[in-house]
Amino acid sequence: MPARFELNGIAFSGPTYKVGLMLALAGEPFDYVHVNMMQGEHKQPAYMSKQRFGQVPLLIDRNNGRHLCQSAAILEYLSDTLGKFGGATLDERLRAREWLYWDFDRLASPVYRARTIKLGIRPAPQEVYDANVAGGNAALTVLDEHLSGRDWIVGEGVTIADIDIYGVVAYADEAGFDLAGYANLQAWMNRFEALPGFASTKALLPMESRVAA
Ligand SMILES: N[C@@H](CCC(=O)N[C@@H](CS)C(=O)NCC(=O)O)C(=O)O
Repeated sequence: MPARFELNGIAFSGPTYKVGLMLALAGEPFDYVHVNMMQGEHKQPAYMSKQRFGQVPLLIDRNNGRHLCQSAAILEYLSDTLGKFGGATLDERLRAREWLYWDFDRLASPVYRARTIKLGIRPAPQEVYDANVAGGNAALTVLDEHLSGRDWIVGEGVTIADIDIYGVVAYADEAGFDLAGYANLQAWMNRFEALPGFASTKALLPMESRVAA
């Protein structure tokens, strides 16, 4: 029987990793479809009919034919439909959602941008890189302070806030951030990486399409 979920993405994509990570932690096998962005496959009508923004990730739920885009919205959908990582109460759910919005507003943008500059994917002047590193460090400081005395970002268990934010900080090193001064953040990352089902970016996102095991 084919896997319920089909994740379309590319190997270097943080937002794609977030979705793959959620599925892995939830114990949901998924088919992975490599989108050939070099050849502009993500801007072709066939792809855009399923992903209106012409981006990765795209998640297809074969149980109901839904096509889903925007990683944070996909995490919320998966949490709703699988009944996992949504928070123990309505208040926790609301807090988790606040962190998802905060992430894309304050953390993901500078970290992902610094990474694409550092790796030469999107070259930019040094001052642009420096500004992104400064913005990223400001957000990492907020996160590190929040994690003082806490195991997880919201409540007593893992939520989509942890998954979403891990899918950014996993790339911080590659982006040129020094995490040594963020002790609470590092301890949280270690806890997160010890979760059953956890997998690294490389393990989850191959360079080619892969059918679920
Ligand atoms: N906010 C979106 C961002 C998705 C995104 O930026 N995807 C990139 C790859 S990492 C992409 O598809 N870029 C091509 C484009 O925007 O045309 C999400 O979280 O899903």
